[in-house]
Amino acid sequence: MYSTALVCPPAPTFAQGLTTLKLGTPIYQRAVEQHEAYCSALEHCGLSLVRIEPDERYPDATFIEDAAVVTKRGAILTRPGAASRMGEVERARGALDSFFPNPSFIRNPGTVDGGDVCDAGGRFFIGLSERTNNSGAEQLADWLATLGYRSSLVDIRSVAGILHLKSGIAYLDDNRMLVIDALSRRPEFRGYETVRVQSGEEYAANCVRLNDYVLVAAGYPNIQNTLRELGYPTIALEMTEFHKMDGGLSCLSLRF
Ligand code: CIR
Repeated sequence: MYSTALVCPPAPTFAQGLTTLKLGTPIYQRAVEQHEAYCSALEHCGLSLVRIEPDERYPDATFIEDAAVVTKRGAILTRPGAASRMGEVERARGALDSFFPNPSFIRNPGTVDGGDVCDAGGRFFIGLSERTNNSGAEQLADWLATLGYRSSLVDIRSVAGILHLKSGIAYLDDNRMLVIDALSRRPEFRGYETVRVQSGEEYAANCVRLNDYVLVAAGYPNIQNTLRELGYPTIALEMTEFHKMDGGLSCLSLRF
């Protein structure tokens, strides 16, 4: 069960963050409202929230998942793959301090974005991406091993349209994985029941299983129906402004 989430509301500079998409400029006020609805959903799932103050110097800091990897057995601060995001880590560290007073760190030349790390029930998948390099992935895998966790690297650098591994997969529990078609035949996911994400709904692959619920992006009815048919109560959340900046549901919080 998850009890706590770290979140960081969008800063007024949000629209100056990084994006690879051409979906238009995000509307700040709408992003704030969508973030508030997201926070309410986390609370509805039973989580207590710790809020980091927005900081205009870090327009991408609302995507707080990228700054750390938290597990039941410990936390590690990342070194984000985008130079403009490096300063976010110290802020996440401060907020995590009372929960994880002795975190580990990814060291130079390693880079890791938390969005590349999928915890599939205590077995980890680490995406090799434009943001997470070999050194970072190996440091992370070694650290996970010291905690007794197995992990596998998944190279996503040739997969078009996804920034991070978790842009294309989500672990639902029950040995079940939601996977976009481009990743569905990867040998790493053999042994899991894979649930297909329909073409055109790839963005919604990034959903979040939280205690009794699954958070899912609004506007993707096929995924929502699939999840309901599988018996998951879903909460659909408007994510349009975060989508414009390449962010999904999982990136907006660190959950533990
Ligand atoms: C970035 O490019 O770093 C941000 N605009 C979006 C990060 C999204 N994070 C995630 O998927 N974990």
